[in-house]
Amino acid sequence: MERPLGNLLGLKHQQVRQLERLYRRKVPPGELVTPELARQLTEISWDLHRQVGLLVDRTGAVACVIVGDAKGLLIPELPRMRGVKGRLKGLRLIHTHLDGSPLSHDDLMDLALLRLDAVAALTVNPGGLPGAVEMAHLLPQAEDGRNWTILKADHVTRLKVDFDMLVTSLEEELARVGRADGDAGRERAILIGVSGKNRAAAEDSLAELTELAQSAGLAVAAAILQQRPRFDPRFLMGKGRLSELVIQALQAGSDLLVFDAELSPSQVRSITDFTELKVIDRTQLILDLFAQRARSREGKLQVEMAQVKYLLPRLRGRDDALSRLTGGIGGRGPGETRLEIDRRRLQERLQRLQEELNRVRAERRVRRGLRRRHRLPVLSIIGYTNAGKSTLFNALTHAAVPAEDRLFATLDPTSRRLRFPREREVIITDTVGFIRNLPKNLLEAFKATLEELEDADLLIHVIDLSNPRFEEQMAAVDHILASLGLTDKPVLKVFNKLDRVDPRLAALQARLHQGVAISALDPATLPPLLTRLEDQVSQVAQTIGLHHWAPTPEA
Ligand SMILES: Nc1nc2c(ncn2[C@@H]2O[C@H](COP(=O)(O)OP(=O)(O)OP(=O)(O)O)[C@@H](O)[C@H]2O)c(=O)[nH]1
Ligand SMILES: [Mg+2]
Repeated sequence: MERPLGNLLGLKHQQVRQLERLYRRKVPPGELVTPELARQLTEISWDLHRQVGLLVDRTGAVACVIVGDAKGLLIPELPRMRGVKGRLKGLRLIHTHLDGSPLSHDDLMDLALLRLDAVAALTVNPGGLPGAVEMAHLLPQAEDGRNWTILKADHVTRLKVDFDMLVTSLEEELARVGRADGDAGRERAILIGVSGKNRAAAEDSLAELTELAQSAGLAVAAAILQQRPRFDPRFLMGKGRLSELVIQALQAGSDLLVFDAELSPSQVRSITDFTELKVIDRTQLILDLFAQRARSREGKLQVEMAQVKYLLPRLRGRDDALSRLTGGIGGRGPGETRLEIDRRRLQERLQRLQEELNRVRAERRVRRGLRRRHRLPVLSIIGYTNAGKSTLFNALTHAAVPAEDRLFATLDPTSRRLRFPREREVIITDTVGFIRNLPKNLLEAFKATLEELEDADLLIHVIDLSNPRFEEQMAAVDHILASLGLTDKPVLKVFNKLDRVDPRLAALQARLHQGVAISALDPATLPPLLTRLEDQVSQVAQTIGLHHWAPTPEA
């Protein structure tokens, strides 16, 4: 015999037996609750002077009997009902209200957070007979800003609802929205920007998060800017707002919330527990994106190292929420295996990664040394992600590095020789792109790759002029250069995507920064850049004593 749950303190044996007997009741599929069951509920509730509730599953069986106090009812953690397909949990809550009050705010929060099929409140009339009833269910799409609808009747027998049909069509509709065209097979995410005072900056940041999410292969179901003067330390936003998010996720067919913020491990935990959705922050999104894109041995090692370091403080033993946490978006680390979620194993993994990285890096140092001995000038192409670095690299060297309209298309550096018209050669390098607020773990991990920039004699800073945020992107790149200790390298600013902007803007920026404007897609725009590069390299070559690079009079 199943036991009633909740507030059983001080109940007589006989009363507990009565509650237990409720487990044997069955509701026919078409009905919310039978009149007899409703009367039993209100009678017991009157007798106990406590709210009594039932969770009824889709077969009509009573899954749970819960006792509250006079004012409310606490629903225990619900397991996922076996055999229930769909977005909802497959349970309805029918409970009593002793004071004749309508469905409360808490009732509606439960409806959303527990993904109930419906929540119903039965008024207990004096003497214990059932009175008016109210039932709410979620809507597959918001109507006039409302996410649920409420049906009322002055008695259960007069409530006009075919419950079976209601739930079936609700699930069908939710599934239909979740299968929106164009993003077949892609995981759907809801992005949340949380802004303090500066709204414009938060909007820009959310726009970038959207690009990051799309580059990571997510379908963005919604991007919401949440403006708050103060942040809730636990949830970042109010519980009411969070439960609205849960409904929105449900309606959008999404199980993933991506926060445009750095969430502390405990914030991820509380939001995950509260919403039962997968929760990741910007850092993890970037980590996942890097994991998808890493190709070289070293790149993969670096990314996995960053992932492990990110995960370690977020572990809390074995439990279900953790697997949501470690899942990331692709559910995979860059290595061949799924990330281990055991702390000790992770620590061992970290050590092995470090050893392997050291080996790979030693090899690279040897290569670097060889290149140094050749002593050709090195030009490194750097810049914000998606600025067009690889496109320019390909145009200059006739290489075929993948260039795509997505963030972090390139993770691994590539070098080629480039011959200038006067038969003089340089080495030119394409590198990983930069981004503002690069996660610290990633910067650490990629430091070794970026160390190659120390060998550069000239940095070619590519800027996407067509991006409305190009000025901040320039600043972010300068900031990262500074943090890498590269401020004294000569830099040539190259304003790219000339074809997409007003030529006057390009000319102005080029003049302002003594740079060059080009379109990496249009070879005809490149000769002025080549001339500038050759000039600058000549100057540099003189100062570092590369005599064969000194300008020759006959040339
Ligand atoms: N219209 C236009 N598009 C360009 C130009 N240069 C590059 N692109 C496009 O911009 C996108 C990004 O180019 P990439 O060369 O991959 O950029 P990247 O800087 O290497 O990017 P990451 O490696 O991802 O950091 C691609 O879709 C290019 O086709 C240009 O001059 N004009
Ligand atoms: Mg690239």
